[in-house]
Amino acid sequence: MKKKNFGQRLRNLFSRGTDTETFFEDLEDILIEADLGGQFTMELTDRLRGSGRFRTREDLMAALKEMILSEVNGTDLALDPELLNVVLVLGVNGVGKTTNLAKLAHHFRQRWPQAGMVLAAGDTFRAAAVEQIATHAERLGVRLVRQGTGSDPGAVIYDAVTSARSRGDRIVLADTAGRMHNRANLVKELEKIHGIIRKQAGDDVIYRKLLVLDATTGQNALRQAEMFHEAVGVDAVLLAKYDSSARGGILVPLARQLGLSCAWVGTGETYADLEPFDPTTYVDSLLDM
Ligand SMILES: Nc1nc2c(ncn2[C@@H]2O[C@H](COP(=O)(O)OP(=O)(O)O)[C@@H](O)[C@H]2O)c(=O)[nH]1
Ligand SMILES: [Mg+2]
Repeated sequence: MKKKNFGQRLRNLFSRGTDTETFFEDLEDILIEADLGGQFTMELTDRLRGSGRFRTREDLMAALKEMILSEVNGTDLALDPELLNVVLVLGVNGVGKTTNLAKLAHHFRQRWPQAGMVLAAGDTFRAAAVEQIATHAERLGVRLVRQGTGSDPGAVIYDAVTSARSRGDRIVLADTAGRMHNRANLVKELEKIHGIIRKQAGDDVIYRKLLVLDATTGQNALRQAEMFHEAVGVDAVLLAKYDSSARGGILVPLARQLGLSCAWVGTGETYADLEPFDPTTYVDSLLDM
């Protein structure tokens, strides 16, 4: 899918002139549709309304860029290949957890070739999910801990961490299902997994919860983040499918309302399509500058 162009829409707005009555309303619509959030949108347009210096498209783009940059922060999972690192990959069904977990495995293996790694097939909900991560593990040549479909994901992840410890592996990447019969079940399941890892993880373990969000889902992503953050606490966000969306503005309300920062951006379906989050690159891409 081709990226729908947020920057283009802004430019079109300008070609109609900035002194029309509907200019600010149209601008607000465009910003809201890019998922930047109502509050941010109002503040931005208020600021531009009050600014006598605002005349050209460049003024607006610069103000927009500056304001978004002042909102979003990059973060790093801050893993340490000298220690045992456990990354729990969270997110609702279909956002891109398993695919991006495989990309992370690929990335960490290149970055720390000496650090042993194991994947945990923590999505035990369907047979296809276990097979999917097994295929990645095989392709990447990374060890996988798995059990049968329907088994306890906490037990799978427990086994993975225990075996990593005994082998001296440094990285555990744990997949999860993100799909349950209802929200209460999902939260309960996550709390259980979280508890199991915490119990196992002493001072010598770096434990991170990485939330995968689908950039194309807009405000839903914000609600998902709220749920996961409330349930187990999220350390960083991986924004998946940013290649196929003009709606990546969601990072602004995520930062504002939940204090969450982005660590990674998924930009496609191959192992190489994963980039460490960089605020300037992100904003330039969002605004198509
Ligand atoms: N274009 C694009 N597709 C992605 C990206 N990440 C994942 N996908 C696709 O999204 C779909 C769901 O991914 P999957 O990893 O199975 O999601 P999960 O249910 O959260 O584990 C698959 O078809 C992936 O290839 C991305 O960054 N860009
Ligand atoms: Mg999956």
